[in-house]
Amino acid sequence: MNAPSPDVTPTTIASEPYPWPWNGDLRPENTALIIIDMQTDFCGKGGYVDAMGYDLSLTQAPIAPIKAVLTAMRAKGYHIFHTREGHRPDLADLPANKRWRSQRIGAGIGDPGPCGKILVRGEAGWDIIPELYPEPGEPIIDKPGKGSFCATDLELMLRTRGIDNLILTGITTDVCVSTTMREANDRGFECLVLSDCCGATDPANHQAALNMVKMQGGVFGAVSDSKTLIAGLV
Ligand code: C5J
Repeated sequence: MNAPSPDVTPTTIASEPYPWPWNGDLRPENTALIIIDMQTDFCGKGGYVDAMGYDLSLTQAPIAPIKAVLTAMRAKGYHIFHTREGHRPDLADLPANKRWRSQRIGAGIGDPGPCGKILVRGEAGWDIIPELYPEPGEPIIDKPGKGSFCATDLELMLRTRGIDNLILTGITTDVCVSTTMREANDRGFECLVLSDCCGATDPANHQAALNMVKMQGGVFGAVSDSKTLIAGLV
């Protein structure tokens, strides 16, 4: 990641608390869109979030803004990555406490539901929704946890491609998006989260997660929105 150069006109996106990225080096070659966990289990009828009794409109709200960003970034040749949270069919990668917590609220991970076994790889509810389905060549990161870097090859793939800047979208803002942003930030990636391209099961947590990014001068990166990003893309 290069420091700002006096010879190059910086390209940045209007965002809070600073114009992003920090060094003005925004290019399709060094920047990736990461779409986190846009799976039926998190935003579809009969999935995990539905089984827990949450309002699905909250996790469905980012679908259209993400679609607009995805279309714009695909057209300009940016890197696109997708993630899916889920476990092996034999549940060998499911921590016992994660399973226990989900069972006690009536949405047991690995248990059968209307969309198949909840958060199990290969089941209908686990897959990415059709509106945002990956195109051939767009990597899908299957992850057993909340963070996209834990027990995955995401970091290796980003470094291999020379990617410095990450634009984060998906669900849920306060859990998998936030955890991924923190993991990425600690690894030196320059992160931007798009407020309308995320959603949480609790609107107050959505807002709090975004506020936390902006404190201490941008402790985890910066916050913008889909329209501002699309208008500023090179
Ligand atoms: C959750 C996620 N909320 N994708 N997963 O359990 O944020």
